[in-house]
Amino acid sequence: SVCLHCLTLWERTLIAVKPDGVHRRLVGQIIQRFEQRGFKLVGLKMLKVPEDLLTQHYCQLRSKPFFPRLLEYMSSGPVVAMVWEGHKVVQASRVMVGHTNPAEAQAGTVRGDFSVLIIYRNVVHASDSLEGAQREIQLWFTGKELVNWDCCDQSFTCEL
Ligand code: IDP
Repeated sequence: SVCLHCLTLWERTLIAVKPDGVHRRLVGQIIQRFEQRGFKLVGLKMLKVPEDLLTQHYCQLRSKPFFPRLLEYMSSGPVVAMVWEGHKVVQASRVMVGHTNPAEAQAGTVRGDFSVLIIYRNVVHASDSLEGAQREIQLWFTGKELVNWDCCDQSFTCEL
């Protein structure tokens, strides 16, 4: 959608707290980071992810040797899926989430602050591009589950 204040197009991205993040009670801290950065929550749900959704979500990784373990990991508990909206939210979220491999993730990132050495258990998912975000949001959420609303602080969090 468009910012009513500065008329810039807002991006949307899919952020998902993975099963290890939910089991480790990190959901609140992860939401807090996106709120305090100034992004707007437009969708939120908790689910045990069906296998067909997982295979579609990770279709580019289907041929990887770690794919079966990735599916097993992503099915090891519920996931909290969210859609966040804001200026350049796709790239900003990737930076906030940090390197795929927690061992290489910088301190200050979600993965760098909360995860250990096992590459696939990295707490959180963030879409990697605008096109990827659009594809993933359509996979994970119906149109009705996304909420269009104007946040009262938008004159402070937009460009003008
Ligand atoms: P991303 O989640 O940082 O975008 P992708 O390459 O899209 O990274 O990989 C998706 C997920 O698959 C990762 O978040 C991680 O959980 C898992 N994964 C990626 N690479 C490996 C690997 O080399 N070994 C085991 N798991 C991996």
